[in-house]
Amino acid sequence: MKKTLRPFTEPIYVTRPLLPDLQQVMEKLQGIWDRKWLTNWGPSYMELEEKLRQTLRAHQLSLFNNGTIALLAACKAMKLRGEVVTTPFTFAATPHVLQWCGVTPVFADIDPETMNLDPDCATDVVTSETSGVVPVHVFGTPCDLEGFAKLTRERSLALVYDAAHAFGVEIDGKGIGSFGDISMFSFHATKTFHTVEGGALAFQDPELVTQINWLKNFGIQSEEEVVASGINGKMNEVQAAIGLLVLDMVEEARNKRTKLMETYRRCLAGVSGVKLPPLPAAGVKSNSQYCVLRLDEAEFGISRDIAHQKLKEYNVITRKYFYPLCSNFACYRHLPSAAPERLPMANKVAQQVLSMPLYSDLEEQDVERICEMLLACAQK
Ligand code: T4K
Repeated sequence: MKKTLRPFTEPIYVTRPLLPDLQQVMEKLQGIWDRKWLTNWGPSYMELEEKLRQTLRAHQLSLFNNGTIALLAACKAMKLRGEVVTTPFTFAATPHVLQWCGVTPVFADIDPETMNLDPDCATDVVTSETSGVVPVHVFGTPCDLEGFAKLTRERSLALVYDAAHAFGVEIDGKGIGSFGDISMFSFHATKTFHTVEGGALAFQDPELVTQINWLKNFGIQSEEEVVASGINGKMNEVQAAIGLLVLDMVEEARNKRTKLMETYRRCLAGVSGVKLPPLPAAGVKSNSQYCVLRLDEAEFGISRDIAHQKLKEYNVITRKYFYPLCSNFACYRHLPSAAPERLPMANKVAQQVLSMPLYSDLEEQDVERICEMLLACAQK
């Protein structure tokens, strides 16, 4: 006989932020108050920038007030114009940034396994108007780095990676931010590492440092010289101080998340109609940022939407990352590249994905219970 599953007493969200000890936060704030230096290249900012440069194994790193503004600055620094190829299977920020740069996003289809932009599909939509490619390391899974390097080299295109989900991901000991021209990381509260809101650009070319610093500070070169139409992209001292404290916790949190991910894999292994997240490829150090399942209605017995709804009855609040597809947003669906028949994989995957709760305050038994609940939804 099946045991009755009691709902959680408190909502279990898809994620919860990593919170440093409040006393330590107060000590950091005291330092900021004493110095009366709140933003614009303060000491906490400088310390965090250098520590993250090392942690992410980046040649150059530049902190920002959030990931979206960082991506905007990256696109400006690479002088993107005309058309830029990107994925429809991403958060709204990716195509929005292109649009804000005056660039037309051109959507191309995704690889059904990694859920990342497929370089062959991207190649098919490159035209004489294309100035760059913006792939996303979706859920922290690295894109086909060689495929995009080849495409952008052969066609002389800029390559800007949206690495919002990929904090701490490494390939054969190289930081994920070492690939392409520039990579953007998000440090939003929902990310493994966060600064409440925040982001960074990682890049190789030292000549970009000045350009990026101008772009995030109104284009100000000196007291009497403004040389670029920059924006305010600066991270402030409070954000940076929180980041310094969160950084000390991040490795332990990653290990915990990896264990919880293994629990999901163990509990759902072999369940018909449930596809587990792709296993990290050889040489890849994953960050276990998201646990996104794919539910095949015909095999699992219920649709993703029904599972999402029924889990709420157990107080488990999952998310449909990334549904709807960006190409189906009201602001993009008029684009020729957004036609669903041109993006069959992305449209199929978007119907199946369900992002499950994954954060370091969860316990193994919680994950076991969530899996039982998911199976109970489908009466398995
Ligand atoms: N590119 C990609 C591929 C991205 O995924 C993102 C952001 C960006 C670019 C832009 O980077 P940022 O400018 O954000 O740095 C969340 C995040 O707000 C967003 O940063 C993230 N991607 C996206 C995938 O997820 P929502 O609208 O789903 O967030 P929200 O507020 O519903 O939060 C999700 C859950 O997290 C809540 O149900 C509960 C929990 N939560 C959230 C917050 C904010 C907390 O427990 N505490 C909190 O403070 O977008």
